[in-house]
Amino acid sequence: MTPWGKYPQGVRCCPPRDGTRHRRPMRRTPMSTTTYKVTGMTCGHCESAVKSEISALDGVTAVEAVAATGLVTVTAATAPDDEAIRAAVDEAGYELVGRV
Ligand SMILES: [Cu+2]
Repeated sequence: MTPWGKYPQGVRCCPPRDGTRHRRPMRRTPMSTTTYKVTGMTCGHCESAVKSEISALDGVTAVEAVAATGLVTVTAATAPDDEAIRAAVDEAGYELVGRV
């Protein structure tokens, strides 16, 4: 189910030697990244609340939430369902404005 379930052999991250590190070993699976505007986030706690709710959605592999800008970036195997995102944001106690 999860695209991270199995890595091809030999594509493991090595420890950073020169200060650079690999965030993603390889982009084999096409990923969709969608940015949403969310109102009400004021601090790091808000960010984590939004992140944990959206992360629980099917297919979501990464969530980035920034309270300062109100932007939430969702990375998923396929384009996320806006209504599911809205429900998750609502569940966390914030309001989804829409896609940016
Ligand atoms: Cu907060």
